[in-house]
Amino acid sequence: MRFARLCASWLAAALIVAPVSAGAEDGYRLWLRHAPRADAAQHRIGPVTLEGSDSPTARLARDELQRALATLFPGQDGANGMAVVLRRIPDPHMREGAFRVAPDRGVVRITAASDTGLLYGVFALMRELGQGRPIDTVRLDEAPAYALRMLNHWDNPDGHVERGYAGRSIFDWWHLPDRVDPRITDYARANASIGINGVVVNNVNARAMMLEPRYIAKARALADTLRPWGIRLYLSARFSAPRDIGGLETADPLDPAVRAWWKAKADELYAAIPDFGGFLVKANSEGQPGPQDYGRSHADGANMLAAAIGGRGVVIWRAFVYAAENTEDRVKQAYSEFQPLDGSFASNVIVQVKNGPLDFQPREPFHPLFGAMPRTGMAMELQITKEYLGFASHLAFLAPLFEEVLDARTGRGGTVAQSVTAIAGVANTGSDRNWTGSDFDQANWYAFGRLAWDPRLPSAQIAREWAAQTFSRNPDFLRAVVPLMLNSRAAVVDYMTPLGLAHVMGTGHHYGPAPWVADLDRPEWNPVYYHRADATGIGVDRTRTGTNALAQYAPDIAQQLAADEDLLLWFHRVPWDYRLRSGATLWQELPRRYDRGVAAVRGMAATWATLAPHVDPARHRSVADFLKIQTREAQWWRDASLAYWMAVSGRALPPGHALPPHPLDWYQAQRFPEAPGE
Ligand code: GCW
Repeated sequence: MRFARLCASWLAAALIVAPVSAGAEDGYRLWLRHAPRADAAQHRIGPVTLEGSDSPTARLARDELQRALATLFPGQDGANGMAVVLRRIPDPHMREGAFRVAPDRGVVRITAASDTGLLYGVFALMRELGQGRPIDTVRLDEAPAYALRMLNHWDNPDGHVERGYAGRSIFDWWHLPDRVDPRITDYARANASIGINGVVVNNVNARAMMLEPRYIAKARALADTLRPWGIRLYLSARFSAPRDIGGLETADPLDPAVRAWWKAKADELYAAIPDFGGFLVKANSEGQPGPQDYGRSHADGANMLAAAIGGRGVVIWRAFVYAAENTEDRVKQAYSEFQPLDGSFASNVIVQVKNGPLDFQPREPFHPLFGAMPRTGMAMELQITKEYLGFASHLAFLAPLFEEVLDARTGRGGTVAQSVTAIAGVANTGSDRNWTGSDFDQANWYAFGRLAWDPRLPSAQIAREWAAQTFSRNPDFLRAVVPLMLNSRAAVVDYMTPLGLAHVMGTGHHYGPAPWVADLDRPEWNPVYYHRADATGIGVDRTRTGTNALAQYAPDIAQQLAADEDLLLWFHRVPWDYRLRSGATLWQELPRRYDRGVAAVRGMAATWATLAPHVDPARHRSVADFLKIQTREAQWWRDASLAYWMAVSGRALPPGHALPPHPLDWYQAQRFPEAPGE
């Protein structure tokens, strides 16, 4: 008896030591901390058993739950409690990944028709328990909205992460395949916990080398590590690879030798990685090679690769294109180029479109291609890493941004969410101990996964789930932190790009304000291209009298967008004295918005200061430090922007607004060659 008790408590103790390092709160454990519940003594938890499958994935699911329960409900001996039964059942109606969780005569049953379904069911139960729900009240019946829920890493083989603000790449290509960093398992586990099932491990600005045999061996080792967690590996492919590494004269997609080269390459990949997901391609975009180099279309290029992959996977072809030689309004170019190709892509091609027509701005209208290519598989690309929203140093919870675009009606039958079959997010992970550079940026990774699983989830629910699991279940804490998170992105819009402004960030690195830049080679690289401010007014006329970008939207949606004052300067060019519906003039409203943004950040910092009792000192301090940076930088954004608008408009600030402390040329002289991520 004593011996048995000893064994049980030893077991429980062993189970507390999760695969991730225990110890101080340093953010490493993300939302998977499973902090012991205050009411643990009131619950009796029984054993976890697995039926109907013994695959590595099913066993992971069982072990995961055992460990989580031991941590959430410490000190239990596992006898006479509520048992949990994981059961794989043959059910042809259950979609891949779907699961049910339900209490049933003294046991909790997690049922699924696939092993990944069991795994997702386990993580879903843990999410509920992590928020403090009693185990016998959890009832869930879920299936993922999209079959493909993927992260795109812009990680280079040398370890640099393009637009990464969380350290170096987590993929240690140099030591692969001999050494797979144990961290990759924790990474896979975190992804599985939010339903992510595909990762593109290298930058879309791809090196052809990634397709050489020595790199395929490395990718294989990664794929083997990701596989038990239900995650398939994908590679970004450089379109000119047949020339770069294949010894061919051309990469023309209609050339038989080129086609044969890609077919052989795909076969080689599938021999090494039987569940290889496929290729992601950035072609004829920002200097990357592509089919147009040979007078061929995007469809010619994508279909050639799709034929090489065949029924084994997909080709994800990005629609992020704009060209220097093209004088058409940049935000119109992707639609102009891709929409006419609707219906000409192979069935295993997915066209991946950024959420907005420009480039991951704090706020943009949704991309007009959504809903406009009904005969093409479409994916939406969101940016989790905050290239244009203050890097990792600004607290900006992105679920409201994601939700805004997912919920937008296309006017062509349904919402943006309904118009796509896959979701991709540009990852924000790196080698930093807390994975994402700042603790609150973990919430954006989490929110991305949750929305890719269910695009109808409200941002508030996602914020609450994340904060409760990551920091504290205390209701006072949640009452304060959830609104803080929910309002944070709007604050960034206010102090960086109010009223539809866009792309006014510093050149290249996109750090800080630089709306005055006008001397870059390509017109659309210059911030002035996006606001065109002068003494007479500001904004871009995208109505019929201007570039008519509005016409790329369904007529009733175009009308709504044209009337949206939060997008005023995106779609219209107006005089500084333009009167808004509130009665204020634009020149009165602009400083109000900037000031509102700065005040909101000060408010966030003040609120966070009151939350110290609920958060461990290390993480509390770290968030507070970042909020200090954000407060200073929000003020800088406001001051520099207003100094510039005053200069171009020739106007004095309306009464009630503080003058920028420096003259315009002081702001213009700031240089940050060392800013991260470029
Ligand atoms: O947002 C821009 C970035 C580039 C990026 C490009 C793209 C990977 O500034 O760094 O390149 O978009 O999405 O292809």
